[in-house]
Amino acid sequence: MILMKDIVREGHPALRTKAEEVKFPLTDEERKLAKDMLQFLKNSQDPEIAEKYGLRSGIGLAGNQINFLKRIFAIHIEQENGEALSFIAVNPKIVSHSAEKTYLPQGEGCLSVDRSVPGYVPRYARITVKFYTLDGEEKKMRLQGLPAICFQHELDHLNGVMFYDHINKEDPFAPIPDAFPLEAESEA
Ligand code: N9Y
Ligand code: NI
Repeated sequence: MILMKDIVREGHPALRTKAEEVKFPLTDEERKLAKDMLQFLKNSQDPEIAEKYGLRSGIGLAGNQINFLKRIFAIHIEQENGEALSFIAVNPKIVSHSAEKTYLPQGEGCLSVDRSVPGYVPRYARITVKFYTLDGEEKKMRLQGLPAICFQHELDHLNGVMFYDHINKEDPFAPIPDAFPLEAESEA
């Protein structure tokens, strides 16, 4: 299973490397790592397992974060209705997006960043995305709210981009044109 020691931190070159497209069919190793990534998120959100293994709670994890430089990430978000938005995305892309932006008013964090970096991180409010499942099935989805923000954070990782690259250096909390704050759900 993936533990915190397996997650690379700031300064590791994997976080600044563009991950490679995955070819189908996936190798057994690629499939296993992808499934382990999703399982890590579930484990990290289970209070007992998280405490036992010292896991920091996460809603997304990208290949780069475990030094696996393929275009794969996992997202697991428990929603207000009790259902989970949970998937593994292979070769993900944004096919269209709103002009309107959004941001988490408390800013963003990252499992690969062991410090808080204050400031607004502008994200598209609504995105239409395409990706492949582990079995090579193409999926198209519309996302908004936290899932849209998370998808953009993970896609950035695959391109070697960190959340704080988007923060206004002169004034981290400067108002963002055409953006609204995504009202805080509690931290997962
Ligand atoms: C894991 C990050 C991804 C999220 C950061 C902002 C959007 C995606 C992650 C650090 C610790 C907390 C946790 C988090 C959360 C946020 C809002 C609502 C509920 C992947 N990562 N976290 N970051 N949780 N829970 O680095 O999940 O933000 O690349
Ligand atoms: Ni991250």
